[in-house]
Amino acid sequence: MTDEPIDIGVLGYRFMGKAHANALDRLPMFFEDAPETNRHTVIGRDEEALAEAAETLGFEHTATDWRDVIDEVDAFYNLGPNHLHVEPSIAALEAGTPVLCEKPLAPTLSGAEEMRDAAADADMPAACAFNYRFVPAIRYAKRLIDAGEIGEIRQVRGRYLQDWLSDPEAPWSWRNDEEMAGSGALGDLGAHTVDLARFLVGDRVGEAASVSGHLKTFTEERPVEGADGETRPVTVDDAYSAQVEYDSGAMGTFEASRVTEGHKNDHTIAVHGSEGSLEFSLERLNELEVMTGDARGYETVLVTDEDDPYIDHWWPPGHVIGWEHTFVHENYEFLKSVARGEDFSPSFEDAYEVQRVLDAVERSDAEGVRVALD
Ligand code: SOE
Repeated sequence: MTDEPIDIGVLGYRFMGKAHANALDRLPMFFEDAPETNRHTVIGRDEEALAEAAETLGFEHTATDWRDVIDEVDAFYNLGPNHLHVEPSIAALEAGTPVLCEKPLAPTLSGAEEMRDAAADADMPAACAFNYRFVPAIRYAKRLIDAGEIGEIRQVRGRYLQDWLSDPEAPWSWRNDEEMAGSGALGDLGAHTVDLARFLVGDRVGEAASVSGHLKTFTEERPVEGADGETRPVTVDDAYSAQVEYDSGAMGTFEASRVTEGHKNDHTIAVHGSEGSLEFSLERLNELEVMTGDARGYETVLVTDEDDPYIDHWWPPGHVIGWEHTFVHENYEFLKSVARGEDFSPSFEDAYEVQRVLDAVERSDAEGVRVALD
């Protein structure tokens, strides 16, 4: 394990840029064994905004071209829009620099495949930032599933509901564009759920064997912010639903939407086995609903005890943590992998498997048939 500070270059400085910079800030205070880091360069297009971001997020340098940075740093964080995931991430790996890339891995399956192959050739950490794997209650759920507490897995059900595009006048952004985003609610939100299901029960149920999917766009065009009367077409889904059959025969039922009134960030996943059930909701992220053994219903387990995953690093038992802590845990694990030169999970390979499911949902919707995966 190297003791040298890890120089980090970050592409993107808005929402995800802040989430990761905040995580880097928290690490030395709460995770004493985390590798030391140095916020080296923040990368973007707009020099004025970049200078401000460098100041606020604590980066030493700014750059307008990622090509100038990827071999100057020890880790490259790709937090840009989805259409910027493929080329810079592959170039960084080819330059010998470990990568942490935001989700979904790529706008298309072929892009994700190229990234997976580049990661296999590079033999260094190539991570996809599925941050919900690092929620203590999710890790706790996985422990129970792995210990056989809920028996043989029969069903996994997940939904991710938001409302920020419910208003047809909500402005157009890259997230509404197929070229830049790949897909809408499916890739942005569904990728998280499909990954969580894979994380929780993948060892037991295998990969998706067949998929049936449905996509819907409710608002076909949206106003361009600041351009009076101008609109742009929405070329991605506002909502999706899918049914998955896993190798074991277990069923997956998934949906996501960015137009669901009354739901802000409702990511809920439930796993039902032959001997019990578990349910997690992001809106109550310190809790896990557990039903095992002879219990006649669910018990709410508060996952904030010292021996719960990651909790010993934070506050005394019962002092809850939040959404931003998932990024701290994720950065902790990723940076340890970088320092030790070890693999990281979720990897590009994991994220490629998720992308196969997303792609199958789209194909199923387009062709009106159930799609078999090899
Ligand atoms: C979309 O609104 C979004 O910010 C996603 O891009 C994130 O991945 C999710 O965690 C929260 O919602």
